[in-house]
Amino acid sequence: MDSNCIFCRIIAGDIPSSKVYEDEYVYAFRDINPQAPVHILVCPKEHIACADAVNAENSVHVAKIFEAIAKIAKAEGLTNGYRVINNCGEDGGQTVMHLHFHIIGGIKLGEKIL
Ligand code: DGP
Repeated sequence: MDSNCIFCRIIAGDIPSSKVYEDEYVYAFRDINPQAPVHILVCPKEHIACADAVNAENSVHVAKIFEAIAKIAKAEGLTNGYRVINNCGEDGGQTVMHLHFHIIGGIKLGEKIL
């Protein structure tokens, strides 16, 4: 836990959040500024700053995140698909330096980069 990290403090329960899922490795909650009817942030409980900090020692957290994403998508009724986004670093537009994946869905999504 990094007490200077807002997502660590949310995961610890120091800052309230709208939790949708939690297990031993993962904490997921609704984005404060939703960009679609469903907009959920899925984080590792362990503080990993960004995708660039994933390595052989901590990659289990990423695997657990993607297991959780599939469960959350089902629970949210996203049967027709959804988008998973990770912003990494300044050029990637990351604003909170605690690894997280956005689940965006509940609407037919438009423009995409890839
Ligand atoms: P990113 O730009 O990929 O680092 O996304 C950070 C997201 O985190 C952004 O969509 C807004 C969201 N966010 C920031 N602070 C809070 C907070 O205190 N609570 C919640 N629920 N979401 C937050």
